Amino acid sequence: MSRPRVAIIGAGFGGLCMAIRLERAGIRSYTVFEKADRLGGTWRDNSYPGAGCDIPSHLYSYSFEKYGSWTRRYPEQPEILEYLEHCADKYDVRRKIRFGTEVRRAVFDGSWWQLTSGGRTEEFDVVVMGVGQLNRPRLPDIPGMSDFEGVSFHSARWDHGHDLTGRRVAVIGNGSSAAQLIPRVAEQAGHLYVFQRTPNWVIPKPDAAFGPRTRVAFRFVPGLQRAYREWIYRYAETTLYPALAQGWSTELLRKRALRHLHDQVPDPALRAKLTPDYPPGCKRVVIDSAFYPALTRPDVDVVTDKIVRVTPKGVETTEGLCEVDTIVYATGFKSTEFLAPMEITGRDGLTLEERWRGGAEAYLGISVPGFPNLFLLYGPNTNLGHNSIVFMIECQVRHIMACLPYLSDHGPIEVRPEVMEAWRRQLDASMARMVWGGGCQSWYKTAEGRVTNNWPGPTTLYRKLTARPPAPAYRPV
Ligand code: N01
Repeated sequence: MSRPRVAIIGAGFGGLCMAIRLERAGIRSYTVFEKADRLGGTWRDNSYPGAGCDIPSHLYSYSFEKYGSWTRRYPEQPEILEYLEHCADKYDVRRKIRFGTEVRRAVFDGSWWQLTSGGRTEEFDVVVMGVGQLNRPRLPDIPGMSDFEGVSFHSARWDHGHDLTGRRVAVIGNGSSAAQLIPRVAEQAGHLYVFQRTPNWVIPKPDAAFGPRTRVAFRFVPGLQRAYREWIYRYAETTLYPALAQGWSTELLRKRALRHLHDQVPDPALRAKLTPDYPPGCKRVVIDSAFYPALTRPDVDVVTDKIVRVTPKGVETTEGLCEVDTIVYATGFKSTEFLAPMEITGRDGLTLEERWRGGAEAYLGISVPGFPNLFLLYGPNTNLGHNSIVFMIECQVRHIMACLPYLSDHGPIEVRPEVMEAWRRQLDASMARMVWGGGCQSWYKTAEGRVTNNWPGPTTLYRKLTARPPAPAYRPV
């Protein structure tokens, strides 16, 4: 095949990056399938008040698309969405996106992939999954939730038609999403109850708007954006990564977080409630400077009593009922169910769901034995707790681009089972020294305790590994 027909599923950071790379390589035989009516993925879905990114703007963007329009050090959700729209237009990939088209099934029939979407089945040589890890909201399993007489919704499905002014609001959860939305909700609500099951480690987010001079400099000084980006990247890699690898800086991270807590929360009783008892990084560290001050407001209560049920009037804990008008479930995502609910059948009729019964896994987080010419972006074990996921996506796209000539010459290719085995052993060995491999529960792990989401090495190593040529790890089938 001279020009492989490529299906890209999802028009978020991953899918768009793949489309742009193909477009720039002159490979126009691709289609992007997007189930929603707008691009942006997670940055379209998460529009709660205060939504933004805790990775700096210049790092949370494609290396090939410098952007002179960032207004702040840390981008807010509307700006990120604007950036993605800008990229889709500048690189002319929007015309290739089929909006409102959800892919439900993909079957490898021995030569190519049969993709079913919108009642139609089409053939493609290559399928690239760009659906992300956090695209399916997870509602908790609390008795009585459907009996609630007020308004309730998940943080990733914000009800913008519902005015919170003066209302009694419950936020269940206190992860990164909750930490961002709580300060904004507290400003509006009459009273806010924050239901915290487990405290999180929180470090400051040194956010600020760029002044006019800085913005002009970023726009016009040659090489400035690149140098700044490189500096933040190195900083994250050399200070935050060693903390997660349980190196000397774990203790520094703990001290920094405790100092932040001490500086922002004067009340010792509240501080005690907010102090975690597990190592920092075991769950995703929250990076925010407005979260703690919001919790100290007189009209905000941090409730740590166990939730028993939701009643028609509010949230009942072991200590009594908190009557509320609105419940926000900031309870995270079905993070370990990669690619669900799509049904993907590879060679020999095996589905990915069956293949991944013990937990999702893929060579480099990209390829799965038995599933030829299927590539994943932001797949298993490629999430980071310390640096930009866009960096990882670019490594993955580069790797897939290198596979295309190989599969064009040899027909469908797949990763060798023994390479997958070695990869698993390498991951297990590295995972053992990472802080999230320890006791705490997090969205990085399956219920059985297998870490399926995080990359356990430095990103520099990931870049090196994904830069290797596809042979000999892959073989024609
Ligand atoms: O979700 P989470 P999130 N009863 O899974 C609690 C990324 N992100 O949406 O810890 C009571 O982290 C749960 O409690 P516990 C980032 O990678 C990035 O906040 O399980 N509570 C926890 O507090 C992040 O890590 C940005 O005890 C219940 C919360 O709900 C990821 O998205 C911004 C419960 C869920 O926290 C997910 O963050 C925002 C129950 N039954 C998000 N069930 C950036 O800035 C769950 N909880 C890049």
